[in-house]
Parts: sequence; C-alpha cells; structure tokens
Amino acid sequence: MTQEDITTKNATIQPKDFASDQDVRWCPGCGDYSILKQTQTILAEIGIPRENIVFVSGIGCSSRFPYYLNTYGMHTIHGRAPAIATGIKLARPELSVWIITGDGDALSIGGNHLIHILRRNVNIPILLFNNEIYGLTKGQYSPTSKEGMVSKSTPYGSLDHPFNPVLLAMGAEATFVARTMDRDPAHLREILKAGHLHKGSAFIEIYQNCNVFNDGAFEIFTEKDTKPLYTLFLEEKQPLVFGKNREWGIRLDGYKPQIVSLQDSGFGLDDLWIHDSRDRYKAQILATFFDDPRKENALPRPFGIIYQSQRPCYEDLVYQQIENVKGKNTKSLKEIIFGTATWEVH
Ligand SMILES: Cc1ncc(C[n+]2csc(CCOP(=O)(O)OP(=O)(O)O)c2C)c(N)n1
Ligand code: SF4
Repeated sequence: MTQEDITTKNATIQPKDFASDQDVRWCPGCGDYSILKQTQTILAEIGIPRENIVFVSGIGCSSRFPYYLNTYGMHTIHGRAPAIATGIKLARPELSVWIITGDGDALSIGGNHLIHILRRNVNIPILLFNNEIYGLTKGQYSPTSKEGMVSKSTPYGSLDHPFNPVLLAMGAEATFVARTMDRDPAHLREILKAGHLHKGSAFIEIYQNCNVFNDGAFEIFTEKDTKPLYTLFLEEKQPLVFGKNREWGIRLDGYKPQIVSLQDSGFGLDDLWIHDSRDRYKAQILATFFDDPRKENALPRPFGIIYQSQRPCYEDLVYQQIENVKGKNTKSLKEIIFGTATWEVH
C-alpha cells in the first residue's frame, strides 16, 4: 500500500463505524463515555480509514479506550504507552497513532516516558484523562489529587503538592499544549481535531469526572452556574475575557497577570492580554494559572490551546539520519557493540 492510499480520506465513514463490538465496561455516568463519543465523531470527520489508525494506551479505566474503537489498538503496559506508540510511529510513520492515558498512568509510573516523548516531539496526539484519582484500582490518590484530599491511600488527607499537567508539558518543551473537559463536547471536539492536525506531540489534558471515586472534582469548571466565572476559554488573537456577562478581563502588568473589571476599572478590551498560542513566554504564564478557584482573586482556569509551535518530528529525523548515512562507510552493529572500549576479564 502506498502512502497516498493510506491517507486517502473516506468521506462516507460515520461515527458509528468507529464503535467496536465490545461491551463498554465503564461505570454508568463516567466522563470517559463523552470522550469516547467525541473521539468517534471527530475520527469520522477527519475521515482517515479505520485500518490506518492505532490507539495505544497504558493501564487504567481510561486505558480501556482502544477496546471500544473500531480501529487498531494496543492496551499495553502501565505508563509505557509512549514507548510503544513511539515504536509504532517509527515503524509505520504514515499511520495515525494516538495515545490514551490517565493521570496515574501518565504522571506516576509513566512520568518519565511522558516527558521524553514530549521532548522528542513524536507526531502523536496524547490524550491525558485527568480525574485526579486512580479509578481502576478503586480510589487511591494520584499525582494530580488536590492537597488534603482524603482517599483510600490518604486517609488523613494528601500531603503531596499536585502536578499541573499543562505546566509539566511546557517544561518538557511540548510543541502543542491544550486543556479541555469531558462536559463541553464542542470544545473537546475542537481541541481533539487541533491536536490531530498538529505536526508533533500534541499534549491534551482532559478534565474527566470519575463519578464513583472522585465525583465533582471539576464541577466548579463544568457546571452552568460557576463555569463562566472560573474558566477562561482561549480564542486565538482575542482578548482574555471571562464572566457570566464577559465582564472580567485579564491584562498584563509587566509579566504579572491582573484581573480587571471591564465595567468600572477604567480598563477596556484594548487594554487586555491578547491570546497568541505561538508566544512561548505568554504561554508559560498562562500555564501557571492553576489557583484554587475558591481562593480570593484566583485566576480563572484556561481551556483551549495554550501553546503551539513547530519543531522537527522525531520520526522524520530518524528517517533523515538513515538516508544520510546510507552508502557511507559505516560500522556494523558488531563493530559498534564490541568497539574499542570492551575488555575481556579473566
Ligand atoms: C506495574 C503496575 N503497577 C500498578 C498497577 C496498578 N494500577 C492499575 S491502574 C493504576 C492507576 C490508574 O490510574 P489512572 O491512570 O489515573 O487511570 P484511571 O483508572 O483513573 O482512568 C494502577 C496504580 C499495575 N496495573 N501495574
Ligand atoms: S471507576 Fe471512575 S474512572 Fe473508572 S469507569 Fe468508574 S467512574 Fe470511570
């Protein structure tokens, strides 16, 4: 099959064609259902034939995802989806490879693998379902659980400072960093599609409700009454505005973000911070918006594309290197392994 055949779009494919024949084994009401549905919808819109798509996951409730998609898939080893997905992408760079992971899978046991796939910039969207808990193992705290959280493994409250996954991805120099949520299907679809279109590792944190072991962890950001005041939906080249009547804005006072009233502070839309997801310095500041929302003067939580940039992808560099050394007087594998720096000990 040629590369052209593989990427040829199938215009007639429907979301239901991406549903597998497996019984979905998530608890009723789990946020994972919404993410599955929106993923099936955007895959149909993207139109890549199912047989040219591979979903790779680690271990966790979220990592059962590949079973429920009628594409190729691998439910792999805890925390190791990035390593296996990188191998697939290197062997078959023309395939559309996706990673599904949870906050435990990606940030506890798989923390190391995650940062390395991001810095290598393998061309793969990485969907991190963050429910701030270990769901599959029935409710232990995770690296994103809030301080003080009482869980099965923290009966007196967690003492650990939680990761901000978006800031971690920025620190690992990811070339695409975004946040979305299970309860906003339209936004979720938009971000999934943008992640697919990005050439490079696309890190997407998805707030996902685990209604059994951590119900309501994100309700302040997802519920109709509180969402407008505590969330900041980023739009490219638009001012940072939020609130029920879009009555609040954010301006930069030097490098410090400042919330201003658009009604009575004397500041207007022209004074506000304009979102530019390609500005790395501004993105670094945006990624730090991680206040406890109930704290006085808390900055709203940003949703959308926080950062995007271009850097060569790992698989392209590998193939380029192979081409560059072909026909040159290179060493054999045996020569490399035994080289000049091995000794025989008698
Ligand atoms: C090597 C290894 N260590 C620990 C476990 C137990 N284990 C299975 S899933 C999991 C955490 C899953 O949490 P998360 O990634 O947040 O996924 P969720 O179930 O919440 O979707 C753990 C610790 C395991 N399966 N393998
Ligand atoms: S335990 Fe939580 S994350 Fe796992 S399927 Fe049930 S609701 Fe979803």
